[in-house]
Amino acid sequence: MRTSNKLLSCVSALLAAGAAQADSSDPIIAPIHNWSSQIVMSHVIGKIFESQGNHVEYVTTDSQAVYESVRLGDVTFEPEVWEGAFGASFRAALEKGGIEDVATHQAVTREDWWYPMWTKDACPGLPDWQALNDCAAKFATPETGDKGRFLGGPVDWLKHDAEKVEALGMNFQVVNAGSAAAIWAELAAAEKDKTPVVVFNWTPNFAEAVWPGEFVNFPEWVEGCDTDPAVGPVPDKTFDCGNPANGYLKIAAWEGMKEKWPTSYAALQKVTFTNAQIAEMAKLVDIDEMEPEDAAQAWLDANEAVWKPWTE
Ligand code: TMO
Repeated sequence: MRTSNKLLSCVSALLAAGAAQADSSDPIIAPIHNWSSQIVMSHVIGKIFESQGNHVEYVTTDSQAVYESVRLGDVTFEPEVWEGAFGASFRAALEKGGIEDVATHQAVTREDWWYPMWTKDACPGLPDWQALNDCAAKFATPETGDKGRFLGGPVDWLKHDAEKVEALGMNFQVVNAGSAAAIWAELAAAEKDKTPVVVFNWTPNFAEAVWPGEFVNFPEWVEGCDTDPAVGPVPDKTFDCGNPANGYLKIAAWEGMKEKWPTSYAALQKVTFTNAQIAEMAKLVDIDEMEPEDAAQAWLDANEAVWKPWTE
């Protein structure tokens, strides 16, 4: 049953691709995480590989553990390596070997504490982090007592927000959202009566088109701030800094990909998306409410001139 289904999907992929020859009969394994642009982009790139005659399977994986999986060849590539959230896991995997830094997107990224613009009415010194801290009481909730509430991302994004609060002596309590959708729901609810809120957000993302806002300015990120207490303004603390304000967005792949799927590896080396393209991928799901796979197909249909040359 499984074999014949596979055979059928293989035949239809071949037909769709004008009988392009697969590099291997084994599927390329694409990872799916818990934010929309990554899910859509994984399908966009997967469909590009299918247009080349290859087969693609999707696995839902932890966004940190995936670097070990790619290193071991259990997952073939990672389309969105965000410097702020995943730089440390990526660097650790690179040091062990088996994973490659294949390409860097044109997009410049930032991931950090963020507030919608109406929050500035309650806390006019923003975006300075000390001004935010002076306003902590404005963000207090029954859940956080007299401390301000910061809604962080899901725990697997490892943002070290609690360490940051501790290192900088902030009067805030970190609450982790169960999903990205919980962050958007909180913003939509706060918008009704313009309640001041501070949440984890990132760019590129759809949210910037919906809620104008700003990132909080923490002490500037410097290499080693997360590992060496001596680095950063507080001498005996790690995480006494913000995330990179001009972070990279990279593509990683298993080292064996180039031999096993050379045609798709060559395409992957050319893949590069801009901030606007990535925000659009997220928007198709988070605003237009499309299924990620349909969003990916819609994106490919509308942008053939962008991606077709990568396959030539
Ligand atoms: C990992 N993320 C892009 C959601 O910050």
